[in-house]
Amino acid sequence: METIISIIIVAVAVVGILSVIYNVTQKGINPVMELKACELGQAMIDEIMLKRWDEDTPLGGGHIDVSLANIGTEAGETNREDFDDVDDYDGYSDGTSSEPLKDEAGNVLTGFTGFSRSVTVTFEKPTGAPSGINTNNYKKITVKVTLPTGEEINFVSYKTNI
Ligand SMILES: [Ca+2]
Ligand SMILES: [Ca+2]
Repeated sequence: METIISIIIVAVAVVGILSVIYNVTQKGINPVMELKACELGQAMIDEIMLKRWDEDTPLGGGHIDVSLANIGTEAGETNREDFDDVDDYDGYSDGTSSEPLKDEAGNVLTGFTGFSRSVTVTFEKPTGAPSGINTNNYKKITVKVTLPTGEEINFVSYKTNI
């Protein structure tokens, strides 16, 4: 029984690592624009992936009872600098009239006029995940970068409850 459990945990971990997907929804994007979009998308994905899987995940990581997991901010977490777990970012967007594009430290980014980003976080299993594991052990993080041309590039990553 111990062997089976450890194999499943390894499988979950591998799926989590391999499932960063760059999903270009439209072809033929100007390469300079595409590079800038990738910079914005990758920076946001990196920032989010370094956060805890859930508010209840211990510092340093670790599995929690799946019934505790949720999507959304906790009390007092109204600004991006307050976000401390991946699902706090659900619904966050910048590059809007009220929220300029910023880096993780809160510095306004220049050179990205017309770009915007929006984040959604949902419970979703990556393709190929083991069938016996509750879907709510997986959070799918999607960062949508919209280019000045209106084209969109989605950056998708999964974080698992381990
Ligand atoms: Ca949260
Ligand atoms: Ca939180």
